Amino acid sequence: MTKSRFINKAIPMIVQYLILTLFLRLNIINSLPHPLDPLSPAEINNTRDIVQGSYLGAIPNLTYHFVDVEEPDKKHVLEWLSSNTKEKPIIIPRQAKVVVRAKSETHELVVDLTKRSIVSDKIYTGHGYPPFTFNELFQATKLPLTYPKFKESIAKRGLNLSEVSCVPFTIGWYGEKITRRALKVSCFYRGGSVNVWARPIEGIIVLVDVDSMQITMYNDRYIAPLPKAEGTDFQSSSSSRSKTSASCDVSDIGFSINGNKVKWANWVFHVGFNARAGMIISTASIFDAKRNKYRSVLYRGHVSETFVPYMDPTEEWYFRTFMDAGEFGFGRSADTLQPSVDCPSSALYMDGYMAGPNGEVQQIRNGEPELTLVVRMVATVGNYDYVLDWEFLRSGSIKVGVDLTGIMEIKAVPYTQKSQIEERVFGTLVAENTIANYHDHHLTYYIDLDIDDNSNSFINAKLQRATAIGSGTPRKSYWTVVRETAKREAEGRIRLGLEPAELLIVNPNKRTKQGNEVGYRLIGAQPVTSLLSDDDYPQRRASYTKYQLWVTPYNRSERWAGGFYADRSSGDDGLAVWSQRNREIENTDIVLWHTVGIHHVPYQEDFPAMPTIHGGFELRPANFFESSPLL
Ligand SMILES: *[C@@H]1O[C@H](CO)[C@@H](O)[C@H](O)[C@H]1NC(C)=O
Ligand SMILES: *[C@@H]1O[C@H](CO)[C@@H](O)[C@H](O)[C@H]1NC(C)=O
Ligand SMILES: [Cu+2]
Repeated sequence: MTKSRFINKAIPMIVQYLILTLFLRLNIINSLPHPLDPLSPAEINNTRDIVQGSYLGAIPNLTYHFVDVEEPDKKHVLEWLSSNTKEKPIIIPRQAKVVVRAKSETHELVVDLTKRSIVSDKIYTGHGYPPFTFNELFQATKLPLTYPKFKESIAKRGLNLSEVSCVPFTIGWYGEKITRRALKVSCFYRGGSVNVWARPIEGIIVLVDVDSMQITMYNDRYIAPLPKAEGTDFQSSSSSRSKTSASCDVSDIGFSINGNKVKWANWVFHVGFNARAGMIISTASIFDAKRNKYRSVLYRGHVSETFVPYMDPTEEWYFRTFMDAGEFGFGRSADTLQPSVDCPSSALYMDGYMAGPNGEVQQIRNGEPELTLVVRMVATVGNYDYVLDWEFLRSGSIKVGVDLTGIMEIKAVPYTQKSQIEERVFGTLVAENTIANYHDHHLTYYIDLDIDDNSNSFINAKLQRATAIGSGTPRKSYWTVVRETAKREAEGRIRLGLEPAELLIVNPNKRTKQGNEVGYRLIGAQPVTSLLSDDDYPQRRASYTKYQLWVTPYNRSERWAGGFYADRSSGDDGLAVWSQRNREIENTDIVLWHTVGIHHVPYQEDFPAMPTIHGGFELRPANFFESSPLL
């Protein structure tokens, strides 16, 4: 019951995560650390000790906003992977990337854990800020409760202060030249319901300046009736979906975990984790029986950014345009930023289970071909649960899925009946006094495919009608495939669904016996693009949501579609900006960025808790194997 954990803490906006349900507890063999392994608890503590031992340690109120393994050079990782000896000759230094704030400045540090020193220390002066610390979010939500004007507002509404919980919201950017780190705090009435989101205390907005931790603006504009508590309780669906048993004999299915490396059927891959992306799949290769070797498919895949804008332009709602991965973190637990207390890697459970196509556990029957392995993470971001799946199929496909469940963010209104509504509302009346506002979810994935090696091209293979008239046939038309290789980034920006096309990532230097270029195919998500105007401020920050697919050349520092400093960003960094350079993307190391989008129009059945909405895409072999790998 993720929601009740929230309520106990009364800080719903903090991301919590759990990696669901183990069906197979496996022997975890100690092994050489993989260069993409997340920082271990000891490494996180060491990182902190090194920073505290530097000049920064002397600065009061030093806060940690980001701690992750520093992205190693891909070239070195690939060399490391291809060196076969047990004692790897290549040593990749273990380094941590750390973002701290000191004296209102953002420091970007690289900490070398072997040398035990800070090897790089830069002050970031661009737009945007790192994520808030747990403590900052916690303090901001407590401020209204002791603020005299807020207490008046609560009394005026006839409510008990002890039943009020507040939630911090990031505030976006609206063209300001100079920004400060700030949150807007909105409050809810817990009384009578376990669903903290059900009873918003509407009409009040509190602006908190985070660096000084003070309320700098307060507005109580209007009073709306508190929605009723009855009928707002719910059962968390994410906890029930995993209730299933499977007693599989591990040896039968050849599943093993070695450190963070997972081996299953014909697949081998690495599962990592960071606070921002959550689960990260790396260096996935598939065994090709005909060639008797592992062949690389995916160097790295993870959620890069999310964009969840609400479609209500009024004072209390217009700023709700969240970029959750960058602003809060998809994999961030409450303790992440307290390295000495706990760390995300200590909570990473390398648990696997067998699942059928619908994500439910399935009994194994004589090696049926549809047997799959799912690596799953649940990110609870505010009121939503995102169930993120990476499913590996023996056929060579990788299916990436996202199930959305949870509670919608709702707005209190005076109406109990649709017929009473005279002004414009921005959603659906789902219950008495309760509007569920229209909004979007855009999840953008970073997908660095390396088909056989890292010299790849992107091909838009269009299905085009050809005319048959005049060639001695009674037919007038047929369709054929016209392959267009994208040469530069401009040709790698694609709006899906406008014309029939096969989207291929090929290795132009490798062919099957029949002479076809080896490749994989992207079977895209339901095409959804943002409907906001290009000049709207939230859209400028998430401008990459105007295309569902982008192809860029690999660059170690380009991983976060909305820019690394997402909080209050102005859109001057990120995927759309990088792509403007129009670099060459042919026969080189390329990265795909694909957005799974949902325009969410709420219905009454979505209240009080939403049934699951599913989105996702598939990466499927396309002339990669000589024939079906299942035989
Ligand atoms: C406030 O608390 C008092 C005492 O516990 C209770 O009688 C009253 O019903 C509460 N009011 C509301 C609006 O919840
Ligand atoms: C990599 O990306 C960063 C950020 O976009 C850019 O500053 C840098 O020049 C790029 N490096 C190369 C080699 O293109
Ligand atoms: Cu939604």
